[in-house]
Amino acid sequence: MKLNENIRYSPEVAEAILNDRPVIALESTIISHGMPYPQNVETARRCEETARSFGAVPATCAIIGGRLCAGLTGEQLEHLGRSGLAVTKASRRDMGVIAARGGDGALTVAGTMIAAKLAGIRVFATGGIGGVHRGAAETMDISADLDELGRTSVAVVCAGAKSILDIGLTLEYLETKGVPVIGYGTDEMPAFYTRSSGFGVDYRMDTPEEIARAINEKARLGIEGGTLIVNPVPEKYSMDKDRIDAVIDAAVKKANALGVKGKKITPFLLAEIKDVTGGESLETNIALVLNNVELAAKIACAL
Ligand code: PSU
Ligand code: MN
Repeated sequence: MKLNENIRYSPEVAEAILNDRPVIALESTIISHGMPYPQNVETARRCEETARSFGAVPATCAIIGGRLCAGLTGEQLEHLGRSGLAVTKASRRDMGVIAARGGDGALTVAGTMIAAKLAGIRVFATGGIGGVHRGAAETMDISADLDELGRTSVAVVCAGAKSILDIGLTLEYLETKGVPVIGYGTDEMPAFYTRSSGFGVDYRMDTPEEIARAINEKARLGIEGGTLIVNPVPEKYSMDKDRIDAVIDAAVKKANALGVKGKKITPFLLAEIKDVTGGESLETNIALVLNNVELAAKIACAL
């Protein structure tokens, strides 16, 4: 694969792309908006190490000084982690403006899919995706992540969707957009902190090779759009469903009462959950992200 002159590649990522070696993309909103400092930077580094140990080169994606980057330096990771919510959360809508202003942007799932596609990367690992929010019939709050999955040909490995969202409507929307939801070793859609949600997946696959074949066939047929691979949190780290659901319900109520809207609502809910459940949810979050990086690396190798 050739390099894209509009992307600033790290040397390691550039070398892998040029030589058609396995690469996986990693997102940066999870660093700035998804976890507290310093665990966010530590986790970002561990994700990169995990990818390498399973044979894939990690490409953490962000906008730095107006340039779209695939692969960050340790300093850049530290900068995003320390800045936290002060870094602009960048989805498809925001990317051109941030680039024009020469600013920094932490890329969402949608933003990272765009960066990955442009950079020549086919697989991307994250924690959870955005989706259809509860009450969307009134607010029309549907994450740009879902439309991106419908149009951009990158496979995304996640641990499902948090029940801050309406998981049933999220699956309906993905169906409308033509996105296959593949359960890795499960028939059920996981709900991030827990292994089950009560909703089924479209297809169950038990090996990275089988998933890679489905991705390759879709590409060979010329069908544009992503593939969503949902990977349940390891048993040992899954949380009690009733407890986390109660915390999430309270967080959603608080957000509604305060009138939190738009791009602020997801980070608000994540911060509320973190404050109430403290270290426990953070530990689960870190474990599931690393688990997703491992699977994404195996899929990238199988491709
Ligand atoms: N859900 C999570 N953790 C996250 C996010 C969502 O469980 O870190 C972040 C991701 O970057 C995702 C974004 O792409 O929030 C979705 O934001 P919105 O709902 O505003 O589209
Ligand atoms: Mn939204």
